[in-house]
Amino acid sequence: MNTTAEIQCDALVGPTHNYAGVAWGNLASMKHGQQTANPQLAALQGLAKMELVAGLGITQLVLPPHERPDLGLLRRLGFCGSDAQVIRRAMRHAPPLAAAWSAAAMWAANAASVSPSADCADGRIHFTPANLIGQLHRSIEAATTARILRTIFSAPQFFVHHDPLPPVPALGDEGAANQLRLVPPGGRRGLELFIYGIDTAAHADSGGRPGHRFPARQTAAASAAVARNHGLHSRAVGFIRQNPVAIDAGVFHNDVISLSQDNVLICHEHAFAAGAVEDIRQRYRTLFRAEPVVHIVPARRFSLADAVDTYLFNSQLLTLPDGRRLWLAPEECQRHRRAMAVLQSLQDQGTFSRLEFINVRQSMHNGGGPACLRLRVPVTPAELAAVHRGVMLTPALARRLRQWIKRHYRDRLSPRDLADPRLITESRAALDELTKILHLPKLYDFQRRHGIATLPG
Ligand code: SUG
Repeated sequence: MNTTAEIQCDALVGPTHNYAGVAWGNLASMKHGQQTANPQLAALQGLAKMELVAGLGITQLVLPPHERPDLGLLRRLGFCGSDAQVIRRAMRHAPPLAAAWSAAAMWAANAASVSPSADCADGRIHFTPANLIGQLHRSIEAATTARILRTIFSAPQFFVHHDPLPPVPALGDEGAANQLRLVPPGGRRGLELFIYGIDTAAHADSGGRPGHRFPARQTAAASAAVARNHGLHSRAVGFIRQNPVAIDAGVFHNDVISLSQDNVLICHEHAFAAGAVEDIRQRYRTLFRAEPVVHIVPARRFSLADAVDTYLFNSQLLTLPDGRRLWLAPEECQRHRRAMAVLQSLQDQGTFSRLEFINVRQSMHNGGGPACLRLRVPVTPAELAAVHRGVMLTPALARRLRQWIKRHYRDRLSPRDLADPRLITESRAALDELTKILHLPKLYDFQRRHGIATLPG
């Protein structure tokens, strides 16, 4: 039996969850922009998913949300005065500055790239927080993410934390959403695959992709830098190009179009550039002298549009403590005939033995499915024992968090409501209490500076 367990780390949805439509190239975000969100329901849906996973006997961690609005961002952009004045002045420039209210740190798959100790030259787990520079509202996450990860995974004999890559377009990095990993049965060491959208070194014009509809967020240079920092062996790494056609169809991250677990790779026919799947098979063969299990879903049975509509590939494929696998799909698949046919065929082929559906619709409307909401960290028992205990989800913690959400979160938040200066006081009160619930030290700038009260307008 494999002695490595995989921790699932989900971020709690923050109190300012909203639909500002700020993620260009993410069709769900573009479609639902300006609608009214329900932050309370969003947080409860995310928590219900965590409870389901923990109930399966899998270690589930809770990551705290980030402080929003990000007044530091607004002040850097030239808005001054009291907190209330900064908010009022910034919102006159809305909608672009809704970025400062974004709860997008909820999509933990973009928090960082993670390499388990078995893959790294120094035998420690390596983390690189993603710089997320492709979009303003996400670029403000890296510093807080780094602080949170360093706090939760603090033991230096087990965990190494790199700084986010320099924030330039040529090094755009979106974290584990663009990582796949294959491990043979009973093995610990894996083949890490980094999926990039653009190789800027091959495009003298850097970030842009002339002739394309949507931007590619992950660069080849960023993937290569992460692999180097993590000390991965060159034979145990592959760099795979995303299919530009998929990006233009709304596949802004690889985890919307392929997934991996154990020795199984499941991908859409149009997920990668030509020849990529054969390249992956070859690398796996050379490294492990075995064949990976690869399922390619053909476009004639399930189109790219189907993938983006249902987020089928954004399911969590979970290995249960007894070694069997459970497929946790977004509820959107359940009502989709072609998605159900793909699932049936995967189950018939033994990819998983149990199928569950989860309602994370508040997140889905912003383009984030079940797998977007979690970051995986494979750990040995000794590494697990070194993780901060206060963030491990137990039934008692889940109960406390549910009460906390119900007490602090609004059940309606429209883009116009973001201008309400009371929102910042409410959010700070919620986060201040949360750090105590999770037994974390003071994490947020407001806790370090001047407490939770805002200054009078
Ligand atoms: O970066 N949506 C996120 C969704 C991220 C999904 N994550 C993974 N695929 N792993 C994004 O596009 C929408 C925010 C808004 O429009 O208000 C947003 O940022």
